[in-house]
Amino acid sequence: MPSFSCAAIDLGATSGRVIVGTWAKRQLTLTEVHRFPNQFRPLGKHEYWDIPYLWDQIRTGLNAARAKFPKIVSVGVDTWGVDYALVDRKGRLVYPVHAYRDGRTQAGLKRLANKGLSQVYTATGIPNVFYNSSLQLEETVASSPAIEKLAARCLFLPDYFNFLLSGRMENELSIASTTQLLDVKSTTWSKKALAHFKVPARWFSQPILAGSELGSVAGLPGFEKTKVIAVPGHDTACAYDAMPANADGTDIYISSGTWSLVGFESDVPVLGDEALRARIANERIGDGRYRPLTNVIGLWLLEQTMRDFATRPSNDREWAALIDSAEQLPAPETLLDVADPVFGNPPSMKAAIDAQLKKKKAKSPKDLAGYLRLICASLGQGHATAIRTFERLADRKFQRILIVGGGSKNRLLCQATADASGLPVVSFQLEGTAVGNIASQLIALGAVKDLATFRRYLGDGITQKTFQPRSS
Ligand code: LFR
Repeated sequence: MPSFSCAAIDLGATSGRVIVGTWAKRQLTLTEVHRFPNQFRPLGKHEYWDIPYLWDQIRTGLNAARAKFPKIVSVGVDTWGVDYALVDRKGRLVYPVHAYRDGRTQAGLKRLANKGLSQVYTATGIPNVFYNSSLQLEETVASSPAIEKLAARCLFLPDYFNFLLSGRMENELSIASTTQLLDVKSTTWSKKALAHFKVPARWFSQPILAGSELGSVAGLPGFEKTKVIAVPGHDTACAYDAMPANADGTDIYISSGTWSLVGFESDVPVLGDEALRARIANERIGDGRYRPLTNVIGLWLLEQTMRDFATRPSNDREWAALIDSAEQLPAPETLLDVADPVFGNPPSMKAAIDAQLKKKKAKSPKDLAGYLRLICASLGQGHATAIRTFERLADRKFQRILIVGGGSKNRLLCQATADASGLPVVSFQLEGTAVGNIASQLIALGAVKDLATFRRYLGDGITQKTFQPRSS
């Protein structure tokens, strides 16, 4: 049986990776060949991504991949959602690439909440969140009207890196579905939403499904025979694809990292007033189906809180010690309201948490272990609330919660989620986003029949741990 080596370029908001997946004898072996930090940076009053740096890291990673695996058959890119590059007809950047946590969408966020939200939600199935591409593009067009003529295309970040790799400009469906500009009932752009935000329709092309081949890598010596495959461009779509789920639809998923994305797979979207109030986002699977999900603030709360502490864990051993001491503490009596927008990008997360606790007349934790305990318990509660809402609105009954990503290694978070939801949490030692990226390539190459088959094989070889719910 032949073996295939595929490279996943997997870009997260705080770190990026190039991982080679080798598929042989129905087993996937991952080799991380390059990992690098990522962060957005301020320039004047705004926040930007360093795109030349990211491209440089991608090339370094691909060269490292080729040094170890001379025959890389294909490569695929996934990134965080919503951010985009505006380019001219030749693909030259004509506007700086803003980071989604930039404050420029705040006015638009309020405006939409006051007028038009219900129509936009009915059209797109995406709630009003500060990072939506719709609000970002609305602000770009309004503040720089000349951009309308200057830009020929809007490429979301995976689309843009696919273009740099292959020379083809395409919009991929899963990443398009994070924008609040895609029609929730079809796989085309929503004329209503584009008109509402005054975003030119000509900047977009009909989204392609994941698994489409874009040609071979152009301009990187040694990669002439490597294909570029448009995998699900959205990292969360990849993470969901990688879930070794039961085929009967009774599993709900959490992709736990900077954000906690709680959701499931469905043939139909979850819409209506209550879904909007619960901030359910009907994002898309690479094949066009739906993955209704709620974005609970995630470990961003913890990552940012740690910046306010001089000593913080820097390796697995120190993390284990911190989690041990947090576990010894009594369960917090007052939990955080994790949906509070103040946690979006505050100057000090610890101060934002303290202020919310003060409003609730509760005391702040004494040390980092205390904050860790509070954050995990609050996120667990946030996960449970999202799951119960899904059960009610989608008329489903979930049996298990499957969790992948950084948070799957955090037993406090897994246990808190099990306790608050009353469901077992199964955590997988899995680089979910990279695995989903590679799965899509293997299916496109014909090495694996379909996603269900891939998941079956994957589930056989993977380390998992189950956290049973405890009654309080
Ligand atoms: C996770 C993620 C989430 C999206 C957020 C912003 O990395 O892609 O799914 O809501 O980042 O793009």
